[in-house]
Amino acid sequence: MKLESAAPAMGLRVGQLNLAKDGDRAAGELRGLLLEHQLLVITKQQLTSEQLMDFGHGWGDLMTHPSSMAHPNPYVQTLANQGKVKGKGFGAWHSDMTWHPTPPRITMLHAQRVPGSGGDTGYANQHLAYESLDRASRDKRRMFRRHLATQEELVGLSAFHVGKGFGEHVPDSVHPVVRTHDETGRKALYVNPEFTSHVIDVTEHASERLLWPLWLHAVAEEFTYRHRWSPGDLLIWDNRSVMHTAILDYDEPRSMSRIVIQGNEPV
Ligand SMILES: O=C(O)CCC(=O)C(=O)O
Ligand SMILES: [Fe+2]
Repeated sequence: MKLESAAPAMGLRVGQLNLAKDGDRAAGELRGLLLEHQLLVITKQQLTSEQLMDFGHGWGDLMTHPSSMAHPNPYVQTLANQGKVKGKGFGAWHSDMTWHPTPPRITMLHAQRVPGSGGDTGYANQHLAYESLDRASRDKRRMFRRHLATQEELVGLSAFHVGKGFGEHVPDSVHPVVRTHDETGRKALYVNPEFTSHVIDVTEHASERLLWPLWLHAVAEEFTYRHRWSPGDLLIWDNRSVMHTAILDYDEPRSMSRIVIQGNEPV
């Protein structure tokens, strides 16, 4: 394997690896590298849905997503505009399926077809966002008289995450605003503007005043990596550590396969 840093904030580029052949053998080392780097960019892969599932099984149990239940294979979702001009739009930063009581630890996204330009995916390291919070909070207060919560102000807070957007039977969930990574012990911000509706047990005003500055801080450029896709890329990210966003600035065909690996209840 050839390894190089993807960005100062996070991410490791992995080359000279053929997962179709060596996926099982490489999985152990890749799991360690993911814990260290939060995001792996594995280039030049050609995995069928079956091969992607096989590789995923080396990381844990696969989960389904409510929007893919009708697909022939509910474990491998296809994200595609299928050549239709879908129209441009707005993505939102999120960690995957935070409305679920036990959201996926890991997501894997494998590019088949990508636009000539556009359709990048943004990633933001939520360990760095959490760890820099007190300094950022102090600076904002001193220089601009703006409020940004400190680490201490977040202790014991939980937030509500809405799943009902995907259907009546999809659960909503409450999770801590700061979660502790169950394998590394590192803390991360765990609220997002896509699925988090409000902080519970505080007024609506207090919730809004807390969340929006936190979200602005959480996706500061210093914490981010922006991935420009090539066909064959397989990205693996740790949902306990990063948020991501689809950048909907394209109207050419784009097609990705996706699997998610079962996680534990966030604490
Ligand atoms: O299509 C993308 O760029 C990202 C989509 C996404 O949010 C995901 O796969 O979880
Ligand atoms: Fe996502």
